[in-house]
Amino acid sequence: VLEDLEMPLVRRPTETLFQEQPKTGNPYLEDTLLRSYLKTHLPPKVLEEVHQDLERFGNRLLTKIQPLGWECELNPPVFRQFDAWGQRVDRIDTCSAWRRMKEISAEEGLIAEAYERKYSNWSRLYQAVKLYLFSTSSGGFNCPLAMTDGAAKVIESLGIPGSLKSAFDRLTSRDPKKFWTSGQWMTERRGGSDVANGTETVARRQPDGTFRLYGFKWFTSAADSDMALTLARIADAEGQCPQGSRGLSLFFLRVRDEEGKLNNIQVQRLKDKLGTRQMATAELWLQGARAELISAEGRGVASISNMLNITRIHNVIGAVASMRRMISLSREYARRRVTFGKLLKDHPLHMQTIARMEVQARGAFLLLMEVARLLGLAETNLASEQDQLLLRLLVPVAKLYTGKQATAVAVEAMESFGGQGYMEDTGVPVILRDTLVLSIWEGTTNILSLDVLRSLAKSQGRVMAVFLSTVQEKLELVSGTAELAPAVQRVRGALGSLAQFLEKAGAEPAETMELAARDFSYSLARIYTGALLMEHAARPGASSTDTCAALRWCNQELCPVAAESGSGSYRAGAALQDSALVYGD
Ligand code: UCC
Ligand code: FAD
Repeated sequence: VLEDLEMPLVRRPTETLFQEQPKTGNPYLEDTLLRSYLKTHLPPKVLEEVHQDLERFGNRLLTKIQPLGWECELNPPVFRQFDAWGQRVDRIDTCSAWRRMKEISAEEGLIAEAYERKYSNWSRLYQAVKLYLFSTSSGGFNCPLAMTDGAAKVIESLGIPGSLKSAFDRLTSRDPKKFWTSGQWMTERRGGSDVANGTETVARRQPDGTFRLYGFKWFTSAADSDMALTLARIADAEGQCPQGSRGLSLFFLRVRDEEGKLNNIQVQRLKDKLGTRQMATAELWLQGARAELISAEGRGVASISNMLNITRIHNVIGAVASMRRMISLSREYARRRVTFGKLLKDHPLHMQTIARMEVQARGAFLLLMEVARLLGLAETNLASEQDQLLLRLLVPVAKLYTGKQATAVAVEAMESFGGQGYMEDTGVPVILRDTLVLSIWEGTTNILSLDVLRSLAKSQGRVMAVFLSTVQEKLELVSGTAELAPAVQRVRGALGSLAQFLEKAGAEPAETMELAARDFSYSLARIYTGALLMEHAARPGASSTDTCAALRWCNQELCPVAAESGSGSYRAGAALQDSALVYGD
C-alpha cells in the first residue's frame, strides 16, 4: 500500500519539472526587423533575388548548418605535436563538421559576394546579412571568415598585385576545392593593443627578394588557415631593426606548402580558451617562415588597418547575431515555460526584461546595417567624402559599443532560462562564452575608444562635423512624425550637449579627451543609433513597435560624456583620483 502511495509522489516531480526545449524556425523568415530593413532599402529587383536566396539559406541553416555548428562545439580541434614514432609533426586536427563549414562558406559565397559586387553597392550589405544569419550556427567559422574577408580587402586595396592574384582568387572563391581562409597574426607576447611596441618578429631579406620571418606569435586564431597576414621588422645588413610603429611592415605567408608541411613554423600549443573553443587559436614560433613583403616598408600598421576595419565589422555582425539568437531562444522559451500558474510570456516583468534586450538588439542591428551600407558605397566609388569619414568613425564606435551590448544581452538572456540557461548541453553557455570575446579581440573597448579619437585627429575635426550634420539631417527627416517628438527632442538635446562638451574639451589638456574617450564613444553610439531607430520608425508602413523601440532607446542617457564631464570625471587630477581609488592613497 505504501509503495502504491509513493509511486505517484516519486514520479510527479519529474513530470511537472519537465521543461520543453525552445525551438526556433528559419532565422531569416523569423527576423521581422531584418526583413523590414531590406524591404525599405534594397531596390525591388535586388530585394526579390536576395529574398529568395535568404529564405533558402535560412532553411539550410536550420536543417543542416546548425547541427554541424553543434558538432564543432563537441569536437574541438586537437593538437598533435609528435607522431607515433617521435617525429615532430605539429598537426592541428579539426573535425569534419568544421571542414564542412569551410566548404559551405565557399558554396554560399560568404566572402565572394562582397568582391563580385553583383548588386553593386548593396553587395556588402547582402554579404553582411548572410554572415549575420550564419554567425551563431557557424560553429565558430565566422572567425576565419572575418580574417579571410580582411585579407581579401588588404590585397584588393593593394591593387591585387600579380604575386597575390592567386591568393585573392582563392580567398574570394565559391569553389570549395579552391577556397582559402586567412589568419591575422598581430599579437605577440609583449602586447596585442600596443602592436608598435609589442612586435619583436624580425624579417630577413633573402637573395630572391622574399623574406624569412623569425619571431613568436602569441595569439593566432584559426591556425588551420591556409595563409596569414602578419607584421615584422625588416632587419638591415647589420641585423638592426627599426623600432616603433614606423618600423613595422606587412607580410603575406603560406602556412603550409602543397604537401601540407608547415612553412618553417612550429606550433607551441593551442590556447585553452573560455570560449570560441571550436576554433584553434595557437602560439606559433616562426623559424624562418618564407614570406612576401606586401606593404611599403614601415607602413605595416596603416596597411593592416584595412584588415582591422573589416574584421571589426565582422565583430559587429557577430555581436548582433548573438543578441538576436539569444532573444529568439528566450522568447520561445517564454512561450513554453510555466511558473506561478502561467506562461513566462504572461508575466509582465519577464516580458519587460526581454523587451529591453530587444531594444538593444534592434539598435545594434540598424547600426550594423548603416556601417555595411556605407562600406558598400565606399567600395563602389559611390561614397561621398562625408560617407567615407562617417564610415571611418562608425566602425570603431559600432565595434566597441555592440561588443558591450552583446555581453550584457547574453548574460541577461542566460538568466531568462533560469537554471537551464546555465546548463552546458542547452547550448546557451556556448553562445555566452563566444560572445564574451567580442569586446576583447580586434581591439578592446578602450583601444577602440582611442581609435575613435584617432579618427577625429586625423580628419582635423571634419569627422565630427559630418557626424553632427548627419544626425541633424536625420532628425529633420523624422520631425514630421508626431509620435517621435519626444525622441527627436532628446537626441537634439544630446547633440547640443555633445557639441558643447567638444568645444570645452578643445581648450583642455589632451588628457581630458583620453579620459573621456570611452564615454565619448558611447555617446556617439547612442545618439547615432537613436537617429537610426527613429528613421526606421518614420518610414512608410512602420509599426507601432518600431516607434516604441525608438522612444525607449532615446529615453536612456544619450550623452554620458556630458553627464560625466559635469561630475568632474575628466578634470585634471581625476586620473590621480582613479589611481588612488584602485590602489589606495
Ligand atoms: O584579435 C585578432 C583576431 C581575432 C580573431 C578574429 C575575430 C574576428 C571577428 C569574428 C566575428 C565574430 S587580431 C588582432 C587585432 N588587434 C588589434 O585590433 C590591435 C589593437 N590595437 C590598435 O588598434 C592600435 O590602435 C594600433 C595597433 C592600430 C596602434 O598602432 P600605432 O602604430 O601605435 O598607431 P598609429 O601610429 O596611430 O597609426 C599608424 C597608422 C596611421 O596612419 P598614418 O601613418 O597614415 O598616419 C593611422 O592613421 O595606421 C593608421 N591607422 C588606421 N587607419 C591606425 N588604426 C587605423 C584604423 N582603424 N583605420 C585606419
Ligand atoms: P593588453 O594590451 O595588455 O590590454 C590589457 C588591458 O589594458 C585591456 O583592458 C585594454 O583595454 C587596456 N589598455 C591597454 N592599453 C590601454 C590604453 N592605452 N588606454 C587604456 N586602456 C588600455 N590576436 C591576433 O593577432 N591574432 C589572432 O588571431 C588573435 N586571436 C585571438 C583569439 C582570442 C580568443 C583572444 C582572446 C585573443 C586573440 N588575439 C589575437 C589577441 C587579441 O587581439 C588581444 O588579446 C587584444 O588585442 C588585447 O591585447 P592584449 O591581450 O595584449 O591586452
